[in-house]
Amino acid sequence: ELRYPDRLNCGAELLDTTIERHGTERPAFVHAEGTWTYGELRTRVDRIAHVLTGELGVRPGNRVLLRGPTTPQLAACWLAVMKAGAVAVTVLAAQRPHELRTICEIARVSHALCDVSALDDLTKADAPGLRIVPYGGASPDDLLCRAEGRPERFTAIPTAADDVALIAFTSGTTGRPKGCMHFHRDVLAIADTFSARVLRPRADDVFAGSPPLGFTFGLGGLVVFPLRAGAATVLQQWHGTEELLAAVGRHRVSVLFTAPTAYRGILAKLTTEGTGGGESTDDGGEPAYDISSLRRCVSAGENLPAGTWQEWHERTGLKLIDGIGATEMLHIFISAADDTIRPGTTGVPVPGFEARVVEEDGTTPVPDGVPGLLAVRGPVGCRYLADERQREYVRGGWNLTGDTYVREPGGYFRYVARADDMIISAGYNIAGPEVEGALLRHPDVLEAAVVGRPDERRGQSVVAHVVLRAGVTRGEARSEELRDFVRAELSPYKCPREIVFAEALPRTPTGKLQRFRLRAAGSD
Ligand code: 3SK
Repeated sequence: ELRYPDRLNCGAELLDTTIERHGTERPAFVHAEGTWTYGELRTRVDRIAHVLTGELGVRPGNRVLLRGPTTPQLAACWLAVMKAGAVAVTVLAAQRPHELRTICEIARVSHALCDVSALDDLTKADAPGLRIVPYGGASPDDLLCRAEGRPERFTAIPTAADDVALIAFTSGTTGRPKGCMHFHRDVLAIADTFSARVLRPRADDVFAGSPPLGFTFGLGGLVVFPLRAGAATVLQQWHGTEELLAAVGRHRVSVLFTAPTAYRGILAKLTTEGTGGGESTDDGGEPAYDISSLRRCVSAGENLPAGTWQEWHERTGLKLIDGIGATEMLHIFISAADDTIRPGTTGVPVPGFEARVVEEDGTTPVPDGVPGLLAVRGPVGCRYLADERQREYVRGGWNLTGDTYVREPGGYFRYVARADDMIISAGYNIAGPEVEGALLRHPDVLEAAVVGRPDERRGQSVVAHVVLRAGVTRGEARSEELRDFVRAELSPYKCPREIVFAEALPRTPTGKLQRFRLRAAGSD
């Protein structure tokens, strides 16, 4: 059981306590222009905290919005907000003015720290009473310019372990954004459960990955976990898979956080252009990418098909650590690593969490092997800020994540679909991800999304939206070939009645597939 003192400041724990354990000289943040040691990072954070609590008048409990691309400066601002005892409201760079205005309204945001490159939409949001403080520019008003010359040390505000530290917004696929409140102890709990018990990072690790810091998958994986372990993290905004892959070699990245789509993208690149570790390109030249430093690779954000897991294993020798997380739960709560992995399942509850599968009523457990709603509880849970939907998400102390799962004998949890993504066709229940997994096993398929389309005779019919690999031709014959392929892999009733070829699939800014868009497109 996790035990934290009543007075706990997660920013101080991640920085000052880590420095007590590992010293000031180890690398903390790596970026395009160099490295900040832990000592340098603390000085920067503490100076920003002085500006926040001094001339900007930020008081404990004030809500401070953070907006910007992934940079060491953004992470330093987040840590300063933590140490100042204020509440960080994290948003994505992709969020538009009306969404930002709603978020500011819901969370009653008083200040916003915003990268100069992301000011436009925030200014347009015109949120009443919001004080916007830019960072990363050259003006004397810039937060980081103001911070120069401030005292090098700031004593963290002695927040309570269950003071709110973070309000993370989730828009879901539709609807009014929901703010999920997480306490100071929650921020440490994700590091002390999933990270410490499953990932098991070392102080000499170098982390990198694609999820933005405005998504708790990224905040945990790229800031909280490395800092808790005294490790280094590469903080940069990646423009595509190639840049991320090149950085793995350049910075000797050992721990990678990204989503299944990106792992498939990396595999496609490695197949065409080669890896390090002894292989060479077709023309006999140097391998294009060196990924020999990788030792832990985490996949979350979406279902990881067994085929992707296998291919990654065959290509790299590494076992992908799959996990399911949620903004409501802050981070990953079911996962497995190393020899405990059972490919095709997400894994078992992370130590400290419990999970079960229940009926539609949200409380009655179903037997092993029977699909139902995933329910989970543990040291971290959902606390929506002023939102009625809290009642639907948490029932009897269990968090209902909105996923359909099966618990297999032996306690492994196998993903079926998002609960509202089940397709019911001619009386059959069909899980889109199962059909997607079959399509992805076809060598010409890069991405697939399977949805139900209203159908007079069957209720719904199965439609697959497919992105083919570069250079593969589309057409009726290809469509038939893919349908035959699925029929050979799965029961015929699961076979898509139609295949729609696409250039790309619609995704949320956090990379989740927007099936509702495909369903809407299909009913035109
Ligand atoms: O929403 C998710 O998929 C997620 C996954 C891992 C960690 C955190 C989150 C929010």
